[in-house]
Parts: sequence; structure tokens; C-alpha cells
Amino acid sequence: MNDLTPAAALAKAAKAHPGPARVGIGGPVGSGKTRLLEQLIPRFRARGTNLAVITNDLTTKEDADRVRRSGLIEPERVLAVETGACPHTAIREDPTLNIQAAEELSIKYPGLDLILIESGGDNLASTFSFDLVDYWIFVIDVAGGDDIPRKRGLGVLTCDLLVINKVDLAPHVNVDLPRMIREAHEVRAGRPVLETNCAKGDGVDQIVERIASDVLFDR
Ligand SMILES: Nc1nc2c(ncn2[C@@H]2O[C@H](COP(=O)(O)OP(=O)(O)OP(=O)(O)O)[C@@H](O)[C@H]2O)c(=O)[nH]1
Ligand SMILES: [Mg+2]
Repeated sequence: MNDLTPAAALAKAAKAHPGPARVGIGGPVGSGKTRLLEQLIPRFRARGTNLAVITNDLTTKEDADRVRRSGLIEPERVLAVETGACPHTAIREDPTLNIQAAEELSIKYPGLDLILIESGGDNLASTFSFDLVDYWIFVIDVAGGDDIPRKRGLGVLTCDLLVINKVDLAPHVNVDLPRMIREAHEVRAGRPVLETNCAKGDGVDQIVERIASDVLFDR
């Protein structure tokens, strides 16, 4: 029986993941998830956020090794999860491996504020379980085509923040960027959409501000 008052249920939900906030980064293969990580890490470090990272790849540790080698963060703060066949299984149906990795980092680094969790590249229907994350970002890119928002994939519709990356490529791939952005706002009915060039870092400060205000509550 659920005997919690609505206020108590909310308070309980707010404490669902004691310890560091967990933010998921999902999206199609090659949309720029790791590049976004590489842009977010120095910005969070500069604002004093105590940070760790989990990456997911099918059968390798490719992305974790790339972030470890980047010199942006202590290599020990980056854990790799190998998901096997289906990336979404490890972030939605059975996120046990990712939850264990998050707990391992929380124990190792008691003052941790934030864990960024990159999903393996997946399809437009990919979503995160709220057993794993407090908030999740879905990264699509301009080179995937300006019809992607119109296709109303579950990831695009339901994420907390939609990022349209590689805006620099629009003129090279015949994409009508203003239309893509407009349609993204339409299908998301007012929920946030931000545009980035993660190759250079344009637009990434706004993502940090969002996470700071909506997830970290400026801790
Ligand atoms: N021109 C341009 N290239 C970008 C941008 N963001 C990422 N890239 C490039 O796109 C490629 C894929 O980026 P990644 O960050 O590896 O993509 P990913 O989503 O992590 O890929 P998977 O983990 O394999 O799904 C790389 O060559 C990046 O350098 C951008 O904003 N503009
Ligand atoms: Mg990646």
C-alpha cells in the first residue's frame, strides 16, 4: 500500500539516487555524444563540480579510452560499461551494470557532485531509465537530416534536453537549420532544445547552465 502523502512521495523521489546527480547522454551513432562529453568536462571542472564519467560501448572500451587519454579528467574517474548487443538494454531495460558503475564511483569519490553517463549510439527510440539517471540529454545532429525531429522518435520527444549538434555542417549537407530547430520545438511542445557545434564548443555553456540549474541546483 502506498501511504505517502503527495509531498512525501515527491521528497522520496527526489532522494531516489542519493549521492551524485546522474545525467545521461544518448542519441544516434556518431551524433557527437563523446565530443559533447569532452566539451562538458573542462567546463564543469572550471566551475568546481566534482565529476566522473561512465561510457557505454558495444564490445570495446573505445570511448572510455578516448576520454581517459584526453587529459581532461583523471583517467580513474572514467569507467567503461560494455553493453553487448543492445545499447538501450544497459540504460533502460536492465541498467544494473551502469548503476553498479555509478555506485563504484560514488564510493571511490565521496564528494562527487555529478556523473555523466554516455549511452552507446542507438536509434531514435532510445530512452534512459529513471532508475539510472536523474536527467537525460538526447543528441541528434544536423548531418542526420532536418527531418529527424519530424520523425517524432521517443528519444527526441521525451528527453529532458534535446541537443541539435553539428550546426556548422548545415550548409554542407543541404539542411534547413531554422526549420529543423523550429520543428524540434514544435514536437517537444516547449521543452528545451539547444543547438551546438561540439567540435568548437559553441552552445555548450548553455548546456552546463541547464544542468547546473535543473540538476545540480548549483551545489
Ligand atoms: N563538424 C562537426 N563535427 C562534429 C561535431 N561534433 C562531433 N563531431 C565529429 O563527429 C564525429 C562523431 O563524434 P563522436 O563524439 O565520436 O560521436 P558519438 O555520438 O560519441 O559516437 P558513438 O559513441 O560511436 O555513437 C567525430 O569525428 C567528431 O569529431 C560538430 O559539432 N561539428
Ligand atoms: Mg561516443
